[in-house]
This record gives sequence, structure tokens and C-alpha cells, in this order.
Amino acid sequence: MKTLKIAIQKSGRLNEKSVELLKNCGLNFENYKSSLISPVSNFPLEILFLRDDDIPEYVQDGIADLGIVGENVIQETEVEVSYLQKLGFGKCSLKIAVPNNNTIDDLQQLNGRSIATTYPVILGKFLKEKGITSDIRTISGSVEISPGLGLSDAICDLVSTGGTLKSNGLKPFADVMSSEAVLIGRKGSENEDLVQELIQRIQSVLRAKE
Ligand code: PRT
Ligand code: ZN
Repeated sequence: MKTLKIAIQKSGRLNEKSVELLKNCGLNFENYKSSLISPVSNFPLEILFLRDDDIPEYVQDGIADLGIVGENVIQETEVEVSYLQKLGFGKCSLKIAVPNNNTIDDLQQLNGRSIATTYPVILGKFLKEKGITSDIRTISGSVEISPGLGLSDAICDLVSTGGTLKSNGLKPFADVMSSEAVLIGRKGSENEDLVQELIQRIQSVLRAKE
């Protein structure tokens, strides 16, 4: 029989909840921090532990049949995958934020301004839809310190509690997208019996939580 592969985050904000969800589905596997692949002893499934950024492409290319990753990462990588199930954790929003003392109060005022982000694809599409031309500065992290350093007028980053914005003297200004962890599959994988079986187990775990 075929063995499915599911890719989940190795460490980070989605790791623990992803492992918990799979365990609650009755899947038995070891969760060693050092291993990159863990076989499931009671279901034809292997778990791949990866950086979240790599998960959408692994699934698109069929190296993994399934993946658990934030919608923000899927949209940013522009892959062709099937959305199978929203999972209800890892909730956050991608927001544009500006310094507290800034008088920008209308999206159009972002015209000609610079915005630092690690999400240039999603931000670029959002601004284009609104007819705004800003200078998108792609950086790889610590986005929230960039206005204070004079590197940009605004930022576009993920927000959950809002604490990080606050402690960096920034205020949310516009919502770009909301996101949560989702189960994705290789295109067409949803027609396979094993994938259906797993989706059904996940859905009953989610229903039991309601
Ligand atoms: O190592 P790897 O590449 O796998 O992980 P990562 O460091 O890229 O991602 P990680 O673990 O930080 O986040 C994984 C996913 O969790 C994200 O892609 C989102 O889908 C989701 N998520 C939910 C968040 C947040 N909430 C969140 N608050 N991801 C990041 N943040 C950061 C945000 O960037 C900012 O720095 O937390 C800070 C803001 O948090 P608050 O609570 O102060 O608003
Ligand atoms: Zn990442």
C-alpha cells in the first residue's frame, strides 16, 4: 500500500499544535527534535519536519502529499495546491502599521512611501488592487524596527496580540489579510482514499473541540 507523507513545521509557532492535532487523530509517532522524518506506526503515513517556508513547494511538487502551514506562507509562495481544511490555530493578520506619531490616515497616503516587509508578494498585490504605488522594501526579519531606524515609513507584518507593534511605537493602519494554519494537499490528492480518511479524522478532532 502507498505511504502518504505530510509536512509540518519542525519548530516554531505551528509545530506544537500540528503535532497535537496529528496525535489527536490517533496517529502514533515519535516526535524527536533531531529527526526530519518520523514514520507513523499505525497508519501508512510519514511525517516530514520542515521549515514552514518550504512546505508549500514540497506539497506542490508532490514530495509531500499533504502539509500544515499558515495561509500567509501559501499566498506568499504562490503555489498551486488544494486547500483541504482550515485548522483553527496559528491565527494572525497581516497588517500595515505606521509609527504612532504618524498622521497617515488614508491608504492613498501610502503613495510614494516606503513599506518594509517579509511579505512582498502579498503586499504588492494588495497595493496594486488599491491602485497605490509604494516602495516595497523586502527584508528578512525584525521588520518592526525598520521605521525607528529610518529604513521605511511603514511596515507590513503579521500581528497576533499587537504587543510587538506597541512596544515598537507602531499602530496598525490597514488589514491586508487574515491567516490561520490550513491543511493543504497536492492537487488531486483529495481524491485519494487515504487522504480522505485522514481529512475525516482531522475534521472529527476539530468538531470535538467546538
Ligand atoms: O523556522 P520557520 O521558518 O519554520 O518558522 P518562522 O520563524 O518563519 O515562523 P513562525 O514559527 O514565527 O510562524 C509560523 C506561522 O505562525 C506564521 O507563518 C503564521 O502563519 C503564524 N503566526 C501566528 C505568526 C504569528 N501568529 C505572529 N505573531 N507568525 C509570526 N508572528 C510574529 C510576527 O511576525 C511579529 O514578529 O509575531 C510578532 C507579532 O506578534 P504579536 O503577538 O506581538 O502581535
Ligand atoms: Zn519561516
